[in-house]
Amino acid sequence: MPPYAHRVNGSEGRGTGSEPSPGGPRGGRPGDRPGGRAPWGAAVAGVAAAGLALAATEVVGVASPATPTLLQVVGNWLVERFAGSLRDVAVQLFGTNDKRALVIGTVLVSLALGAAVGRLALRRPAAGPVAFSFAAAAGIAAGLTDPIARDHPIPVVAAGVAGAVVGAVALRLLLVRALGPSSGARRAPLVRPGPSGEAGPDGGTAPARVARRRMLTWAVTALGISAGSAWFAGALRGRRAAASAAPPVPLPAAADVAAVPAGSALDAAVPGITPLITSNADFYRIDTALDVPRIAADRWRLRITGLVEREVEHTYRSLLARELVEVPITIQCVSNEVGGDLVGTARWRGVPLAALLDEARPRPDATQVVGVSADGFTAGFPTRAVTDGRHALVAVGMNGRPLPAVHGFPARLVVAGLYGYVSATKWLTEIRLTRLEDFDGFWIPRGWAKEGPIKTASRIDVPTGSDAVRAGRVVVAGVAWAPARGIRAVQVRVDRGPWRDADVAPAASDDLWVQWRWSWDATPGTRTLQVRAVDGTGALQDGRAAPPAPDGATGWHTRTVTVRR
Ligand SMILES: Nc1nc2c(c(=O)[nH]1)N[C@H]1C(S)=C(S)[C@@H](COP(=O)(O)O)O[C@H]1N2
Ligand SMILES: [Mo]
Repeated sequence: MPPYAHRVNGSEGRGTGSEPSPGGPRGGRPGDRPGGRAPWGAAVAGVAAAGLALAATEVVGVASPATPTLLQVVGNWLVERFAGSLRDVAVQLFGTNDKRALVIGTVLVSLALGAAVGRLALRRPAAGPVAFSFAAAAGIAAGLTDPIARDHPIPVVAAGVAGAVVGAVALRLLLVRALGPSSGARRAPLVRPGPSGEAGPDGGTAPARVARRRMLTWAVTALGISAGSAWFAGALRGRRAAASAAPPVPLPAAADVAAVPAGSALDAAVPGITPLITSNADFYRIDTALDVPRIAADRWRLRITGLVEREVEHTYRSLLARELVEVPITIQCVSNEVGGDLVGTARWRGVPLAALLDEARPRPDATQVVGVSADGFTAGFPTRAVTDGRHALVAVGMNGRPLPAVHGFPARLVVAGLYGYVSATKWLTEIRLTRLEDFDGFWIPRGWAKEGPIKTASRIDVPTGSDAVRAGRVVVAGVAWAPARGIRAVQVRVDRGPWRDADVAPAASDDLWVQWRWSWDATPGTRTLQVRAVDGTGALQDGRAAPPAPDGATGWHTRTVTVRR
């Protein structure tokens, strides 16, 4: 017996009204709809039609690669609505996998709705066009309010219309042509309507089985075509988007380069240690963007607005024509756990924020600098951070290359010593001066602290703890950081014994992490290593274990290592 036969029998036998009905409350009453005895097949048709509709919106999206697709604007809307509603989890963690899960979830919900529409359309053929139009309208509405997509209304509307037409037509065709030889879906004999409305013990008559098999074939084919064309459209769109957002001019050299002295890196000396400079490819990525904004630099503008005497507008070329500086700065995500890797150091090349703000002449009551992203994200920090001598840049380059798209091309903010969520706005389009109390950045109403200075942190890189080490001399090494304050000392202890000073490589500046190492005379057994740092002000790293929310994790990184004799 095919697995779906149970469903057919089950749905036919729900006269008591007590069993759960797979189609929801609407499918509950037997005998009131002569053509309604094919709910399973109709649901499958609905799923297939929804899949084709979604694929159509993705395919139309290829025509305008810089515009997020309807699926993405709906996802963005969900992020905007629900990011941070789960207070207990690290709500900033929109890593690649979370984004994939969100998109897959949206697709699955759409397909489930398609199933319901399919069943409904069996009784009321108008339900298909109505439901697909409604879904398209919702997608178009999300698109026309999306910070990026709203600038491209034609592709948004075209995608919605294409989705609605493809979905409605596909549903109609599938119901009519696959469910049975009769021309009307209402009379489709998926299960022979007997006087009592019951199917045979095998789940249906022979023609009904044939009809179901045919439906399954059609649906699988339709979903295959949908998945294939959506995948292909996505790949093509990505390629075209990358090409349209290629830097129009080479990145000029910096006039002022804060070089990293040769002696400050233990990269070669200590295998397994975190490199002093993180490559662009290895750099962590955190943001709320489902689709990386692809900005054509020649059409991009950076405006300085708000509480300023004079609004200023920059182009990509005008920024690049200025005197650029290059400084290594460690940036970190507030969601980083103790020992985690949401932290990295790059040589950031760009224009000092102080110089740009000076030209706009902030008013005395401008206590906050807010970075606004092309995709609507915002992050704000005290104006004091621009004037207190730390490095704060509008960065256009990362490790000698134009900013990669995922790290904010054409320009982003980088402020030494502040967590990314309050400072490091990528895809920067506006720097808005406000008063601290008048505006809160994206994450603040979602439960994160208003101010986000990076807490002093340290991490053990080697030994990794996953492999046993041999007794004797073992190199313990890692990184420690307190950007803008610097690191004065790093200490290590074994099995909660006395703290020992580690060797700290000379720091290139206070803005980036230092690598440290310590020579351990390891004795056999299961050993617990711990590290802590003292920052440039002499303050000891906070040893109390605390989670990332609301203002950054604390605690000393602890690693258990097995030592063999
Ligand atoms: N436009 C935009 N900029 C953003 C974010 C974002 O969600 N959108 N996230 C911020 C956060 S929380 C962090 S930690 C840093 C991460 O920068 P990276 O991805 O280049 O490492 O970007 C910041 N800038
Ligand atoms: Mo972050």
